[in-house]
Amino acid sequence: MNSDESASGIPDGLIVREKEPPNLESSFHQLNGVLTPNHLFYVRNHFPIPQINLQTYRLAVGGAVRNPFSIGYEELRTMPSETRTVTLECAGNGRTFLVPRADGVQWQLGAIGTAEWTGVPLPELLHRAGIAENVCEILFESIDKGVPKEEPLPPGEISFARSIPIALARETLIAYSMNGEDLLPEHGSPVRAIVPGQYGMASVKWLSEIRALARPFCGYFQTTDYAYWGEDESGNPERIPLRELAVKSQIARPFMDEVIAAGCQYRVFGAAWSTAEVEAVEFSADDGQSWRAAQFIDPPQPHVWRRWQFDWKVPTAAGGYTLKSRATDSDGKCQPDEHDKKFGSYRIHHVLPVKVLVR
Ligand SMILES: Nc1nc2c(c(=O)[nH]1)N[C@H]1C(S)=C(S)[C@@H](COP(=O)(O)O)O[C@H]1N2
Ligand SMILES: [Mo]
Repeated sequence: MNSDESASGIPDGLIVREKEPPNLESSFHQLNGVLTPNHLFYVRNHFPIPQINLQTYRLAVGGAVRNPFSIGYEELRTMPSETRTVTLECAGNGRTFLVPRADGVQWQLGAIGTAEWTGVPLPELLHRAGIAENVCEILFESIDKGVPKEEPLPPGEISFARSIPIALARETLIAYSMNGEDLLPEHGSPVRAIVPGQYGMASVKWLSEIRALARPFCGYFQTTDYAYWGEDESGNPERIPLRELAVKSQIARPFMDEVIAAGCQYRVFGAAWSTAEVEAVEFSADDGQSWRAAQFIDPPQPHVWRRWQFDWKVPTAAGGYTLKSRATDSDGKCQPDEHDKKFGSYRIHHVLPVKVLVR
């Protein structure tokens, strides 16, 4: 065994899914604590990581406000701050499991992570700007630029931008620190949004401007990419932005194709998350024919994954076994058996099989 490889043969550290711009995923089977260490936290970029000078950096707050202003990095760090633990999952996490193969970064299980984020609560900034009464959304604009890949293509370079409904502003942080360290360039330094309970694309990195909007934002990453076809009130097809995390669980250990000793006791280990509270995780060792309750390791905490375990009495009969886990949340939502094609190559939360060999 190579020294930088673990027992599974998967290298330690992040797995490169795309070199330029860097798109890197965690090896989920190495899941350990609730918090994902910064050097193991997945990286999802659409465009090259921008180079930003902290001395000259300004964050603008404007749009439908009475007092538009801009603020420098040092001043932002003197404002009232909060620290919150939040799980981020990329909406494309699990894409490799789609059949037929879907275009896009081939994420396996590791486009997810949990960190303690520190920053200025968004209402502090909005209060200072004095937002108008008719504001319905807050738009986050960023510094990174490029030409996106999905049709219909915009006329030229664009920057990454997403909006949130105003109701979510209360929970949103304008973060400058991650697990007690200054944000790394790849995670959005100097400042990024952290929007709890939403897929990762809402948490815009390298913020240039926070803008109050009196009508919904319809930009590329809101309606072309990271959106799906739903219906408006009259039943006409309409693009709906992806937002809430769907209920999901993943098995970290054993990993795919692991060889397990017949008759032993194996502690199956994983995590589960949802926008609502995860209330139950079940485990199956017979490809989903029968299910038993798994035990939670963590108490429920809003917008933070819950680790779980199941002490599996491994059969004495040698052969292939298909393991599955499935989570249910406080809205009564449960993981489906199949991917909902409506969501294309996003929001992949169906029950995933882990095949192991008992010997
Ligand atoms: N400016 C900007 N913000 C961005 C992105 C981006 O490409 N540019 N990617 C988004 C997506 S799709 C995800 S999943 C998260 C990933 O955050 P991370 O790279 O810190 O894990 O950032 C979001 N914020
Ligand atoms: Mo993402």
